[in-house]
Amino acid sequence: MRHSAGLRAEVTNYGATLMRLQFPNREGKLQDLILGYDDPKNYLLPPYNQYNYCIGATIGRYAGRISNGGFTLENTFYPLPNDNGVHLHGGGNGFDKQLWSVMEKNDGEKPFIVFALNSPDGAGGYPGNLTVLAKYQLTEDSLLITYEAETDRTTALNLTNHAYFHLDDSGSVLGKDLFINAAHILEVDERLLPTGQLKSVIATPFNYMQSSELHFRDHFGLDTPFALREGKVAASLYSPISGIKMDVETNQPSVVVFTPKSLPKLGLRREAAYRDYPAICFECQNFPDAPNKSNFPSSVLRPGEKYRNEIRYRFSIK
Ligand code: FUC
Repeated sequence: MRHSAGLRAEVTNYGATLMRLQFPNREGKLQDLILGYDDPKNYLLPPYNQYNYCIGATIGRYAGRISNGGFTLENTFYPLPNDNGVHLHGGGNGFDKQLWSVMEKNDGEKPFIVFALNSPDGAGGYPGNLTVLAKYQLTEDSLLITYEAETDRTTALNLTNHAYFHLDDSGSVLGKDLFINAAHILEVDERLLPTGQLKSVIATPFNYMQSSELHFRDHFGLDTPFALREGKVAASLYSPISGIKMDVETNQPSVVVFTPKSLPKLGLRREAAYRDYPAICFECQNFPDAPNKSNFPSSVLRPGEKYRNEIRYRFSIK
């Protein structure tokens, strides 16, 4: 998909995955913004399919971790595939590994594509026949991702996109400026499961309320759910190298920020150039483990209701 103003996206129906995103840098040259493959076949083959990095993929039925080996809904316990009690990103056969169909597509002035998936009752352990739409839409300065879903039985749902951003060719997100509109993180235990408590970011390495340079001198990167404050922009990333700034906007209550120190050899585009912390994910979503935490925003979807998650990645030059 191409917008006349310069934003370009490539997607595949495998996992409703964002393969490539490009925007003109301050010199007007098209800059790759995310990790990915040039050829969609790579997502189906080793080494990619031997790991679970969900690079650019749509995550469901539940983004993030669920504790307790499952969850209870309307007095029924739904066991979920888990590793030592922890279920992650919908399990090993999640939405990122499904072949979606192309429902609608427009290559004109306002380019968009809509992928559809029917997830049958019991898929991945979750109740309800679920119909899901994932729409990727380009505007002059933004990629807008919209997820919609409906169910015929009460279920738990939390979708997100798992793109890994870098914004320039330096091979690392270190040295970029990060802003996160969050005064609290969700406290997590050693398995990265939320404890149910919110923790202030003040005087911690998680305080990005003022845009500041990413360095990770105080810890080993982020794999952290941030509770978003009111405000238009949930998070921003700026590369002084390309001059590209990305603002993340969402209707979701949290953003899970993930900066792996390194990735295994996956044969991704320009992989030889990767250094420590090659990219950063902004996973806009409901709180992880909400099905087991009554004080978290509800992730329950009932028949007759419509789930809607909007994520906008907005680009500008600074
Ligand atoms: C993020 C993290 C996980 C995981 C995955 C690929 O959502 O929370 O730790 O490694 O992405």
